[in-house]
Amino acid sequence: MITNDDVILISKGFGFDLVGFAKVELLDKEYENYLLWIDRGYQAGMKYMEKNKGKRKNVKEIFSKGKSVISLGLNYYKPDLFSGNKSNGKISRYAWGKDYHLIIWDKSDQIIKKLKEADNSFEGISYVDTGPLMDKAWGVRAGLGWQGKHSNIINKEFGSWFLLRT
Ligand code: B12
Repeated sequence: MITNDDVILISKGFGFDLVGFAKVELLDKEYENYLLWIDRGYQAGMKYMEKNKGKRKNVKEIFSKGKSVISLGLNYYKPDLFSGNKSNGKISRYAWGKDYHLIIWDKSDQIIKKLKEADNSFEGISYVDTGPLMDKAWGVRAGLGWQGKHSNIINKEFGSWFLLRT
C-alpha cells in the first residue's frame, strides 16, 4: 500500500518542493465564493471559468474513485533581476523558462507511473490548470499555505513563488 511518505519521497525526487494531502470532500465555502466571483463577472473574458461548475465543487465528478487530493508545489523563484533597460518589457519569472505546463505534466506523469510501479492498485489523475479544479482551494486544504490578498497561496518558506499541481 502506498503511504503519504512514499508520495512525499517520490514527488520530492522529481523536484517538487511542497507536498500536501487533503481528504476528498465537497468544496463548500470555496465553491460559494467561486459562484460569487462568477456572478460579479471577475472571470472577464475567461469563459472556461464558468464551465463545469459541478466538477469544481465535487472532485468525484472528475475521478469517482478518488480518496485523497495530493497537492504539489514547485518553486520557480529566481533571484536574477530585470535588465533595467526601459526599452525591454518585463516578463513574469514563472515564464522565464520552458512552458511550466510541459515541465509539470512530465514530472507528474512520471510520479503516477512510479506510484503505480510501487503498488499496482494505485490510480490517479492529475491536473495543472487544464481542468476545472480549484487548485488554490485544494492547496490550502492540503496545508501548503494560506491564501493571500492577491489570492495566491503563500507558504512560509517559499512565499507565493510556486506553481501548483493537483
Ligand atoms: C484563472 C486563473 C488566473 C486568472 C484569474 C486569477 C484568479 N484570481 O483566480 C489570471 C489570468 C488573472 C491569473 C493570473 C495569475 N496566475 Co493564475 N490561475 C488561474 C487558474 C487557471 C484558476 C484560478 C481560479 O480557480 N480562480 C477562481 C477564483 C474564484 O479563485 P480565487 O481567486 O482563489 O477565489 C477564492 C478566494 O479569493 C475567495 N474569493 C474570490 N472571490 C470572492 C468574492 C467574495 C465576495 C468572497 C467573500 C470571497 C471571494 O474565495 C475563492 C474560493 O476559495 C489557476 C489554476 C487552477 N486550475 O486553479 C491559476 C493559478 C491560480 N495561477 C497562478 C499564478 C502563478 C498566477 C500569476 C502569479 C501568474 C503571473 N505571474 O502573472 C498571476 C497572479 C494574479 C493574481 N493575483 O491572481 C498559480 C498560483 C500558485 C499559487 N502559489 O497560489 C495557479 C494555481 C496556477 C498553477 N498551476 O500553479 N490566473
